[in-house]
Amino acid sequence: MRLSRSLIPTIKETPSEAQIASHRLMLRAGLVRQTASGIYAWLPAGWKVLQNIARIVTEEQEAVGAQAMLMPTIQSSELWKQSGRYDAYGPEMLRLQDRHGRDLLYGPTNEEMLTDLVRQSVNSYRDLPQILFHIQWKFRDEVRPRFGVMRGREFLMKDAYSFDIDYEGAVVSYRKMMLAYMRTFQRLGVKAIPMVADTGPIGGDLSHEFIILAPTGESQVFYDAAYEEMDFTRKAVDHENPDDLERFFNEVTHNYAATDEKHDEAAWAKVAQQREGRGIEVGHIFYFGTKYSQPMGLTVAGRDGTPVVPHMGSYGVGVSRLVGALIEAHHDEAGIIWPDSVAPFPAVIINLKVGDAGCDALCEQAYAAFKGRALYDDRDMRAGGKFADADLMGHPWQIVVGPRGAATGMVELKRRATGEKQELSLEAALALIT
Ligand code: 5CA
Repeated sequence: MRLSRSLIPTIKETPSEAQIASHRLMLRAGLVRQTASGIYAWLPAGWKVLQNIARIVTEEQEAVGAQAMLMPTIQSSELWKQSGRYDAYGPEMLRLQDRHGRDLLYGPTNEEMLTDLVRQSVNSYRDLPQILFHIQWKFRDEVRPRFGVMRGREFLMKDAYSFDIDYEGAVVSYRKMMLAYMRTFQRLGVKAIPMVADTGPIGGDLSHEFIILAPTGESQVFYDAAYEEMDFTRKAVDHENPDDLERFFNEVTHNYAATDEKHDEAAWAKVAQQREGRGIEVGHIFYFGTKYSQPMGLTVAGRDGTPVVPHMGSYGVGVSRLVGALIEAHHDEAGIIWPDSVAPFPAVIINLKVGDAGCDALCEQAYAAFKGRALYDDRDMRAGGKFADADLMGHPWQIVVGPRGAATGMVELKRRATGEKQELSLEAALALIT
């Protein structure tokens, strides 16, 4: 993308409405703009980040056998009346009516809809287990939308749903999701701690929240310092092997970690290295048994032919919230420091003298090498402003092209995360980046 022709409206001043670093930086770096309270437009660079996160989430869901699909945002009220949640959900649900006076709603989550779809198509225990997911916009009419995309009213969520013939099967599905989540957050460049959690209005009795530690987080958390050292690198876990899954699950959950709702003082007293802090909930997984399948009449024929009510779980990731949470975890006074895996552009090419034949040619050569995926700062303006914008936007690499180096094909390569700079040929720089 050529910056001179892009809609990436960076701002020098600190926006007064933003209370936390990620919100300020998302506005300043031109990633999003608010269009109504708690509702955001994703501008080109922000949309790239959101898509990168969604891609990693999708890959790790599929790696444990979950199937990608897409359900609508607008739902009929009928199914919610069947589950009993239409009235129970309260004012957080955005209710609408169509021209025929039929009650509709903008989905805050999709348990009912998927239970209905499975009810229509799955008839036998042989068709289970099933795990399905989609990444779709949700609407919750939050009382206090705040911190930008962190607590929005419209937000992007990955929600997965599992259907198993019995409790034992549901536990295996739950553990598959635990595995997928730990791998997902690792690839996103953050440490998310799984914490025993309250199930809230969703219900059920087995639940974990995934919390990224940050001083601005909304949840109070208690955890064992062992989590800070724990390395969740891609372990060889066969997701088809229940013993493997159990071992992995026990390994990542055996240290004490809880939010204030589930804080157990007796268990806490036994933790040797106690840590208290604040954190951002970026994911939440639930097992809730037959809470929806039972009232909605979902049954399948069991092994002996008698009807069985499947056990379900649901598994959420706050995809749009993660953009803010990643920035809370990775920034400095100058701006965002994107992890390579989610950066909107792998590198920015900074042309220090637009119009100089040597600079222009070397920049074009660099830009062509990225096949349009890098950002080319071809704006005719002072170098200082370009450097400031590059640091603010947080590109992992900066390729700086000035007239002196250009004459001999040399560039300055800066790594945003460390500030480290080196002079090298364009070829050597490209080899380092890719
Ligand atoms: N049906 C279940 C799981 S699929 C569910 O809705 N879970 S949830 O309510 O915990 O939401 C899942 C994730 O969405 C949360 O962990 C959080 O990261 C994100 N989320 C929830 N509310 C908001 C919001 N208002 N703004 C941004 N992200 C949100």
